[in-house]
Amino acid sequence: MTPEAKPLGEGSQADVGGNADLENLLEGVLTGNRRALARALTIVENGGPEARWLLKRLHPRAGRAHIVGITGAPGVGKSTLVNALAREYRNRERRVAIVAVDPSSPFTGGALLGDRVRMRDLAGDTGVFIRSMASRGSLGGLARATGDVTTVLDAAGFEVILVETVGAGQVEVDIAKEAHTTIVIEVPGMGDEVQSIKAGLFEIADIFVVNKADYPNAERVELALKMMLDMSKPREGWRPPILKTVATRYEGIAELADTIEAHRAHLQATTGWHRRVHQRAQEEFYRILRRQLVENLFASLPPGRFEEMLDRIVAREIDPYTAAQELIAESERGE
Ligand SMILES: Nc1nc2c(ncn2[C@@H]2O[C@H](COP(=O)(O)OP(=O)(O)O)[C@@H](O)[C@H]2O)c(=O)[nH]1
Ligand SMILES: [Mg+2]
Repeated sequence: MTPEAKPLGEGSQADVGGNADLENLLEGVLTGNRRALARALTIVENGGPEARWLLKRLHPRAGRAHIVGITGAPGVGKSTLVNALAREYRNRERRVAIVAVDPSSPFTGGALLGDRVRMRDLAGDTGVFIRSMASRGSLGGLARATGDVTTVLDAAGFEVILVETVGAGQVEVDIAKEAHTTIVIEVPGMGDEVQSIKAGLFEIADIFVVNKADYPNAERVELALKMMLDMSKPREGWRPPILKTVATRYEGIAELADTIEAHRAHLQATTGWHRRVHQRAQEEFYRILRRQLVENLFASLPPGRFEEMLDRIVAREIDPYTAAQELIAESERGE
């Protein structure tokens, strides 16, 4: 691989041969060893040949987990709610994993430290696994890494995977959309408008939660959502229910878990489940193909060729469409 490919690539394309270390790691993941799982997740997050070696073997074992996306504006109580839900699932003896995706907070950031403190609730329970995604260089990388991390957790036997994302940008919305069930959180006191409409979250909600229902005006938010829903068509024969919660006091959490179950049952009783699995696989496959094609292209070009072309585009000697065609043609001719 050329140095130019580095910013895009995440390691060489070659698969690694089976080695004892990776075999042990794989075995550990499949038998519930938490240290092995943590290491496998780091490998998979970073990408590269070892990640591909593991994912190839874990892929056939995944596909059983119920992936639940939880999204909403910063501060609406996503982490608190996820923590409460995880506890509820543990009471129901379900194995649950949490994936916290927040590209804006690095590992040492205040928000995540706050999350950690609340998450301590569940520390020591082997039926729970919590993973904070490291901040990625690119958002495309984040979507890739999140998909791969859920595959590993799924193959490791977690029955429910709760994915927390800040509903603040297109990539976060896309990640939330890749879940089987998407929960959109609203809170009272942010004006009369329904917040999720602006963020493009309204359309992707399977369940609405009005959290912080201990604050005044929760009913107003509920009513506004109801009116919005009355005006929109039900998707897949499902009208998103609206629930009220006080996540800090575990109020409404059992009802939320029941509603998540009801949505899963609905998807499985209709073509919905298959459709979503198909959609998720398509997004992932497309993402991988796109990346691989770009990596192949870079690998086949002489060093500096991309920068040369870029300089010509900047100097307006060539337009980017023609430049792209030229680079692809050169690569195909093997120049
Ligand atoms: N009053 C009240 N505060 C809440 C509730 N849920 C969460 N909070 C608080 O809201 C703040 C933000 O919560 P957090 O879970 O970090 O929000 P996130 O940014 O969406 O993950 C914290 O101080 C929580 O304790 C609730 O139902 N009622
Ligand atoms: Mg949070």
